[in-house]
Amino acid sequence: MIDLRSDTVTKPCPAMRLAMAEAEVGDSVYGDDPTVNALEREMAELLGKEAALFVSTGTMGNQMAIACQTRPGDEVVVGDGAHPIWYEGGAGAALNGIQFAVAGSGGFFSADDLRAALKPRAYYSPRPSLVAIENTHNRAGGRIFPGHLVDEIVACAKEHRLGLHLDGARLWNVSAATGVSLAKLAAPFDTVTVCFSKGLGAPAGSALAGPRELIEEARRLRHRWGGAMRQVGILAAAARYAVLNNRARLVSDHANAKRLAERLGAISGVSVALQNVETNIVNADIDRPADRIVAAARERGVMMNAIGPKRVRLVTHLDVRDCDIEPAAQIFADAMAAT
Ligand code: TLP
Repeated sequence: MIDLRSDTVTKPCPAMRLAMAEAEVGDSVYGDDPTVNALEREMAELLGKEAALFVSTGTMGNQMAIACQTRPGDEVVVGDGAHPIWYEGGAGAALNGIQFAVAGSGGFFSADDLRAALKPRAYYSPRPSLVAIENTHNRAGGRIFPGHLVDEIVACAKEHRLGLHLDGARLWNVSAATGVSLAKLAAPFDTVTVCFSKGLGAPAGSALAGPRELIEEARRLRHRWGGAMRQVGILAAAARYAVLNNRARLVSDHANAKRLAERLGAISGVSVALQNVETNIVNADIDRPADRIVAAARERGVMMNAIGPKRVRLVTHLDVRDCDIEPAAQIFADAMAAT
């Protein structure tokens, strides 16, 4: 089976498992787990922030960032298709009591889009308090948020005294594709979330980084939300292994995604915007129901996800070999021919 559903489907390699088995651990709730403490120090440093916190998931990191920078009834401005709107179980409303406003369309937005999304400062409007961008943007097909737009959004957010959060679940991919450091990419933002369980191949875990005081508040929330785990250095060891060993190879996932996109784009009834394939995600639009192609491809040995009525998503990752791309594309073509 060639599993292209997500870069979350990877399994820890033997060397990662060894690092996990040998991890020095302690009760992390007492602050006693040396491996967790080392990971948090390293992540703060790598992301250029005062402090970082090891959390269970990207969802938890995003929601903590929201909780720490908003009050119930506030509005959080995000791009079209943002992860917290689509895939976080309604946590923005259920846990944080906020509502989302969408700026722009297609995932990216400009300062003008942000201004258009901001409600007037009046007693009858929700108070806008936070702007969040996603880099890479998942539903936009792993696209890199253009730097000039980040700059103008940041200037506009500061003018309106709004907090800034970066959902950097796949910031590793941005850094690998552009050569820009993680710290530089995260610098304009108050808080940033990164995930070890996406392209880097760790079994679980994310980090939330930001100002020390805010991260200490997030630590309280992590406890409140039942996410304070004990000898969790076993997982932190996998994350440390992943950050150290699996970042440089991301460029080969990007090359594989490009090759896959080119092959898919050549199939009749399939259209792929090749210029949008910038990292490890390929969105393909097809001229028939996506669910049918997903099922037909699965029967033939390729797994992928439908992300719209006629759109499928395929993601390359470290458990997809270079030699899997050609057969995967052939199976896609066969599935199209059969449905
Ligand atoms: N994305 C997953 C699914 O939830 C859709 C995937 O397969 O791509 N931010 C972004 C941009 C993400 O893509 C994801 C996961 C998250 C946050 C949440 O991470 P987890 O799954 O750790 O809660």
